[in-house]
Amino acid sequence: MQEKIDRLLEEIQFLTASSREGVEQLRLKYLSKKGLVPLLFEEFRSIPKEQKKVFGQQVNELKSKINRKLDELDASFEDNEEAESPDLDMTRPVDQIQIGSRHPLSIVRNQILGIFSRIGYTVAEGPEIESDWYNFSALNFPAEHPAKDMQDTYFIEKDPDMVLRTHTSSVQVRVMETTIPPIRKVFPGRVFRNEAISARAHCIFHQVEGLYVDVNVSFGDLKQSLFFFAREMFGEETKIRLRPSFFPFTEPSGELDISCNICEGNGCNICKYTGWVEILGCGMVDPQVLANCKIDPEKYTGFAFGMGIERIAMLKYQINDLRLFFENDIRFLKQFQGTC
Ligand code: 2NM
Repeated sequence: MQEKIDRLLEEIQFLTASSREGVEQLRLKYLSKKGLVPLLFEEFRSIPKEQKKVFGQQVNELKSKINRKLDELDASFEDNEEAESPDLDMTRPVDQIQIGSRHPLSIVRNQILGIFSRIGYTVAEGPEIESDWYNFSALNFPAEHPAKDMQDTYFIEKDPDMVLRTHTSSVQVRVMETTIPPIRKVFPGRVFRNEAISARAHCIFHQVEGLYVDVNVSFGDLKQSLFFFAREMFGEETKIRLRPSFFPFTEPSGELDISCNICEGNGCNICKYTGWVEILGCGMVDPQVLANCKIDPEKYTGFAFGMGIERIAMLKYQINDLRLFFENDIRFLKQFQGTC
């Protein structure tokens, strides 16, 4: 009898069934009226009295172990009920996976950097939190310049000498301080200005600036380089004009316009009915700025330029509201899928 009990204990550890009916078969085999366990109880009647207690306990335990095992098997089918359900088609294709796309500002930034890399420019980046020196003073901003006003610049409260950079020119100062010319670099990055948010302005925007310093760099070099950029960016047919302007860090300074690519010069609200739109500012680096950055202005000259990526992207893709770049509305972003 002991042998039979041991064998059954061993056997039930490895019971499996492939369905609920299978479990029911096992229940019949072990526990039905003529099953293996009642058979043991039958045998139990004929064993000597003094052994009854030990065997009785063992057979009862065996019975409850079998019950537990069969309940467990039953429960495993409950979990899978859905998978077994005949109206669920496991061979159906899954829903289309949504693939992300590059942000339009990244696309345009990469295009700009790509164009300049073909004429020898490499990329440099720097900190977004800057001291007054790197953001203003080294660049010839007088102490009382309106751009340094609280209205325009975000100051760091704990240290009023520190600001969120208002342009990436601060990185150019850092590069000039530490590099012996020739320098030919572009400077992409986020910049911050304390402005009311509208269709045309945002308190955070993105720039690419550029700098070329060497012996004999002339205004002619500036003009040819930036005309090349404008044509690469907006197409061979684009008309270009350069007109005088003013910046504290360049002399002379200029602004580059292209013929409005929305109305083709006929007049629309993007070009304010002038037929021209501004795409960048530029100029010859002021000798004082070179000196501030430990570059000898008697030996070297240079030109610099700066553009807003949002503005270039708006013209390129005919987007009329700058806020769209910051909202990350999937319906807006989706339209740029596959453009780079
Ligand atoms: C602009 C327009 C014109 C500029 C100048 C310099 C530096 F550091 F060389 F003086 N950095 N960036 C510059 C010149 C930027 O952005 C509209």
